[in-house]
Amino acid sequence: MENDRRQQPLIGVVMGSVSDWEVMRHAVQILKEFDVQYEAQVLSAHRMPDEMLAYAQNARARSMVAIIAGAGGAAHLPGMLAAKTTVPVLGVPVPSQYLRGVDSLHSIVQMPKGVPVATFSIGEAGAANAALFAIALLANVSAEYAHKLELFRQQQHDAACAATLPNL
Ligand code: RP5
Repeated sequence: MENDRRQQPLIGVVMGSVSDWEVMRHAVQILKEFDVQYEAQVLSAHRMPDEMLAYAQNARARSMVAIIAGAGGAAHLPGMLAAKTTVPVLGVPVPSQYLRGVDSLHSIVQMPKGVPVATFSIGEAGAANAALFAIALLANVSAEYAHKLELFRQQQHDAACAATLPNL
């Protein structure tokens, strides 16, 4: 598991269990690719409630721009973090064993009015997109990140244009 790699992280990546890492590493991979200062750690809402609340309570004072929170099943981590901070919380539903992450998605997306959690798709795509969205927040105040995002989009465009279909 990755822990603090750099000082003053802009983005926090937290997850309910080490078992979420296989999904959440896709968020970290994007942050690394864009050279964003980040930290990543396990932060369980039900196994580490005091640490979770402290993390959320300190996020604004630590100048964090966003918290990417992944959890599975009764996935209350993103919502509980959002309850304790006004730093944007980006929720990633992690696939669960029996309900395949639909439970996680519903747990995260159905926040009552007043305490928002930006919710992404189930699994790897959601984790990667949450990181890209966090970088888009950074790009609002950083020309460097805006430029990097433009390049990233251009690469996808070029790859799609160059794609060839297999022969029948
Ligand atoms: C949630 O319960 C975690 O986010 C994880 O997705 C799920 C299962 O956790 P483990 O039992 O694998 O630790 O809290």
